[in-house]
This record gives sequence, C-alpha cells and structure tokens, in this order.
Amino acid sequence: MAEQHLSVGPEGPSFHGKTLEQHVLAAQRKIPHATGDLTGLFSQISLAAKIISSQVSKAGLANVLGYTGETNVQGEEVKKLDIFANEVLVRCVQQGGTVCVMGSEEVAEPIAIPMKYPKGKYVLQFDPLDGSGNIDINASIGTIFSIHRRITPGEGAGSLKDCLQPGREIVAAGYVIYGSSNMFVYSTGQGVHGFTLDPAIGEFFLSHENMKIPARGDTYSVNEGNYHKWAPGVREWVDWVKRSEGERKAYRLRYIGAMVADLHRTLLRGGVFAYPADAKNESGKLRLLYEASPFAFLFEQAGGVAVDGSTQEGGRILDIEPTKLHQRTPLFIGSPDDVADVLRFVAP
Ligand code: AHM
Ligand code: MG
Repeated sequence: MAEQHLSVGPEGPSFHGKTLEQHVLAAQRKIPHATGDLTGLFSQISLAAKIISSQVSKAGLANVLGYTGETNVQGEEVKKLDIFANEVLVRCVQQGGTVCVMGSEEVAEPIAIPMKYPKGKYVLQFDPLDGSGNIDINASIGTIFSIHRRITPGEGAGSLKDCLQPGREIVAAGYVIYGSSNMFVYSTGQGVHGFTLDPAIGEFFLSHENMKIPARGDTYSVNEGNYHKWAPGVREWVDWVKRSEGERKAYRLRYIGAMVADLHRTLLRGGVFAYPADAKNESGKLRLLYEASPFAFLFEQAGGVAVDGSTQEGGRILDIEPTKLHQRTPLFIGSPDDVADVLRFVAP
C-alpha cells in the first residue's frame, strides 16, 4: 500500500507553474560562477513592472479621480505616466547594487547611481513606457529593456561608454506589455520566455516557454501614413506585399502605434514590422539602444531577423556600433522569410 503523506505543505509541482524569478534563477544556476546579480536585477525590474502595470490599469480614472493634471487630491503634483514609469524603474533598480549606470528614453544623459548605493557590474537601458500616446485610448503600451555588462574598469560609477555597446553584447533583454493581460517576456540568450501576470497574486507566471516566431507570417505592420515620405524601395515593397499574385495572398495590415504591442503580435504570429527612414526621420524614428536592439536580440533568439536595410545582407541591428545614447535607426524585423522579402526591395 502506498505510503500516505499527511505532512503539511504542498507536494509536487505548484499548480500555478514557475514564476519569473524562479525561471531566471534556474537559468543562472547553469552558468558557472554566476553571482546571482542578474537574478537580482530581474527581481528589481519585475517589481517595477508590477508597480507600473498597477498604475497603467488605473490610467482611465485619471480625470474622474484627479489622479493626473496639475495636482492630486493631496495637493501633490502628479506625474505623467511615462515620467512616473521612469522614476519607478530608476528607484527600484538603483538601490539594488546590480548596475553601475542606466540609460532611459526619458533622460537626456546616462543616469548615475547615487553615491550612497553600491555599484554593480551591469548596465540597464530602457524605454519605461513605450507607445505612451496609447494611454488615453486604453490601448496596449509597454516597457522595453536591455542589459549589458559594464566595460569600463573598476567598481565605481559607470559612464556613457558602458551604454554605447552594440546589441550583440547584450546579456539579457525583455519587454513588458500592458495589454488585455500583462506579460513579461525575456531572454538571457537561452530562448525567449513569456510570463503572464496574475494580478490577484502579483506574480508573473510562465505561460509561453521557448517562444519561436513562424518562418513566415501573413501580416505587415508599418505606419503607411508615411508612404509619400518613404524611399521608392519601401513604397514598392508595401505595394507588393498588399497585392495578391498567383498563389500568394495579399498580407493583412496591423498597426497600433506601440512597438511593444505590434512586435508582441509579430513574435507570436509571424510577419514583419517596419519603421523605415523617411524624408522627416532620416535615420528612422525608433531608438537603437532601448527599442530596436532589445527587440532584435529577442527576435533573433526566437528565430527571427532584425535589420536596418542598409546593406545587401540586411545590416544586422545587433552589429550597429552606437555613438549616441538616443541614436535612431531604421528597423525591419520579423519572420526570416518576410524580412528577406523586404530586403529584395529596400536593400541597396
Ligand atoms: P515613444 O517611445 O515616444 O512612445 O515612440 C515610439 C513609438 C513606437 O512604439 C511605435 O512603434 C512608434 O513610435 C509609432 O510611431 P508613429 O506614430 O510615427 O507611427
Ligand atoms: Mg518608445
């Protein structure tokens, strides 16, 4: 007769599955000499993501409850959500001793760690609230981040040099999407994994393990309002992709105007997202260090491709050597077969 376990406490697999922290920790355990700092940094980022997500879900109450505008009911000045998200990330991370410098879309210069906190070996760069134009219409927005190892010597403050590293040196990257559910998607170079926030428990639980992008999709995603400002090759690609020809069906167009949402869909369903250069934005619109590079890292990990269209081979985003913190880049990213199609039209 099987032995009966009458002891207290759960036995066997937890019914909720693995949390984000458990997953990162398990991956780090496989790396010899890992100190736990990266796991610590992930805990700090995920705490920030939960705070931002809770605030984003109340954004619609803004005018009703006086949460935004000049002052709130306590007479305190209330910050715009993107400034709030930036401060949450900075505060959650700076005291943890895991990073030596940070870079943010919201801050012109690299963000120093205050004297009173220890400095760590990592460099965190982020767009705290991407697609913030979507807040007022209750559409999806997100947070994007990348993590590099510091390259300046010593254990003191990091500098701009630490921020200006190509994407191929990324140690980890990820995004959080605040959508119909909230998800945290990350990679440390061992596949791409997605976690869904259970708001009742306040934890991200593994829901999408080892995400892979389909080799080809049926959707293109681009701001076609810029059509007349594009180079001829980009216009020819868009004309071609939305035309049915023989066996090939016209692609559908999907574009919400927040790259986290557009790229989350592209990662899951396949297809291609583009933000090309145009007559107004000669280097494209999206920022290399905290928008294009982290997504390029994630997409390559998932079997996708990310290029700027500058060479016959494509111009790999992860190989661009940055020279400025807020540098912009054209971006074509998605399923390998779809990006190859784009390059037939746009590559020089
Ligand atoms: P933001 O970081 O200021 O929110 O801007 C970036 C966003 C991307 O998320 C999105 O893909 C793009 O800008 C949309 O731009 P446009 O309105 O020109 O199509
Ligand atoms: Mg952005």
